[in-house]
Amino acid sequence: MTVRAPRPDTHRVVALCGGVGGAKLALGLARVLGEDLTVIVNTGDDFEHLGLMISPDIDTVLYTLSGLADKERGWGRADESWEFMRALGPLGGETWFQLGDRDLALHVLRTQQLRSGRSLTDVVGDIARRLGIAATILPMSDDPIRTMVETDEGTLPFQRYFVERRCGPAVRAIRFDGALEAAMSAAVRAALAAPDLRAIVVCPSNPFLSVDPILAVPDLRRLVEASQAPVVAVSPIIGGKAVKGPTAKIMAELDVPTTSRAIADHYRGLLDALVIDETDAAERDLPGVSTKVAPTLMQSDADRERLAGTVLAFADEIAAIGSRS
Ligand code: FO1
Repeated sequence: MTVRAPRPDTHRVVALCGGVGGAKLALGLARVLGEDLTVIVNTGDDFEHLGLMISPDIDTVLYTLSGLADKERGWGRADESWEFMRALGPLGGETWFQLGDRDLALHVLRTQQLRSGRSLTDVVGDIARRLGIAATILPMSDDPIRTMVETDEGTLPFQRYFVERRCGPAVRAIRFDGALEAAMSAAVRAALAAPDLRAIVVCPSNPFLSVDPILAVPDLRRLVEASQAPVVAVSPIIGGKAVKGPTAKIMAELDVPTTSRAIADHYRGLLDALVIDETDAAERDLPGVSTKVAPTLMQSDADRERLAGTVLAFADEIAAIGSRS
């Protein structure tokens, strides 16, 4: 148990976030915190497709925080039309990755701006402002980092594994090409080193596919580890299952039990605290980490805000005394 120095006047919060699951908590935090929130987003899923630069997790966060997201599908825009895809197929274009007509505007604009020499951080910042988002949304790095999934059928780039193969092949290992050489942007450094930082929140994204790539940026991980602010994660496991997506399947294939204890073990050395679902209350005694039992399923915006409030109150509770080990 380490005693922290008192930290008055802390109000800024950083959230580490992947796509769909994480973006739900990011939305709750954004509704509570407004411009006091910075979301650092995974870009390991990014890829070039049909000549366009696609950043799926950034786009999910942009669309979710601006109210444009398709809530059912989890990715892309609501009220989408698919004329471009319908025209692309018969011409022999690749149709395994669906780009909606409205969504295309974002990819075309980003690609044009990146090719003109702007950084992803600048481009995303501009788009977020234009979409009326008060929070700051930052890519984890402006350098390319690519999640590669080593499977029983060979190594697959992330989107080929996730979308084209629908997570079918068994995962043997996951690597983040380019991460060791990647620089942390000035904006990410400023957010994590801010003297008024109240908390770092690890969203309930897939730890292996969505949060690990963020933490694979060496300087970024060091700043989280060294932060004076409490680091609080929300477990993506509810009742021994992942809410959505392939988290449970991947954990099984990597020989990791689908438990909140395994999530705490995975983040060991990084976390002060873990919020676990009420159905997993039996796991509340975890070594080296404080736990809070709360409902973590987010079905409505009220759920998202409530969980955000719980996480922030918990972070404030442990701000005076910490238990990172
Ligand atoms: N996910 C799918 O399952 N199928 C798609 O065709 C698809 C297209 C797509 C287009 C733009 C975008 O920003 C995201 C898209 N996603 C699609 C979601 C995305 O690839 C994954 O959910 C994330 O990479 C995992 O976090």
